[in-house]
Amino acid sequence: MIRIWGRLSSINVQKVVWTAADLALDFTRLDVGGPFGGLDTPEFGRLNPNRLVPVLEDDDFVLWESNSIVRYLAERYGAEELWVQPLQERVLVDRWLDWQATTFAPLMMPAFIGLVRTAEEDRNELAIADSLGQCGILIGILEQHLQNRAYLAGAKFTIADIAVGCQVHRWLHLPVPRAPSPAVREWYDRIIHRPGALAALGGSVV
Ligand SMILES: N[C@@H](CCC(=O)N[C@@H](CS)C(=O)NCC(=O)O)C(=O)O
Repeated sequence: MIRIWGRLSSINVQKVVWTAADLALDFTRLDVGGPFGGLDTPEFGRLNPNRLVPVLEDDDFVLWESNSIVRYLAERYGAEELWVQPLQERVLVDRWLDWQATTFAPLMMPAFIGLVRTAEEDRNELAIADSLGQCGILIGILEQHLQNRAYLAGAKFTIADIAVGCQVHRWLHLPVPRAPSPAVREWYDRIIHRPGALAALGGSVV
């Protein structure tokens, strides 16, 4: 039995749900974290000592860290579908997963928290502007990369597209003006109607 712990408003939960739903896995998701609470219970602490979502339970196997969960699901249930095997192709998928988690997510965080989760009068406008500028640079990198590729790791849709897709979805929903990025837009339109995207992002296509 597969259980995914975590509220769907978390981008890290969204990546896991997109992966599980694209693989048509039978899973249950539990709303914990954010307004739902539930992370301070002894039961949750045993699942993830960091007290963060998402957490995956696959029968007796427990895993936390969203991109590790995404890799695990893809390897266990969808190596042919969502991942690739040859080493030098596989690490290109890994590279974008790491980029999403260590570069794009932290650089977008001040803009997202400021614009979406903070009352207007409490916003740190300088931090938001800096974060938006950094995001613009990263979108430029994606734009360049996607000029001559259908998907991030090449001709095939992979978990790299899921992780970065959730981040770009969030970027496109920020209430700010954006420079055009037609290749990113085409790629987003290519991936956003997949069943996993619908399950994870609730059909809120930009
Ligand atoms: N590196 C972790 C980060 C997990 C994380 O920061 N989760 C946030 C939600 S995105 C969380 O649990 N926040 C507390 C809460 O939701 O109450 C991962 O990718 O899984």
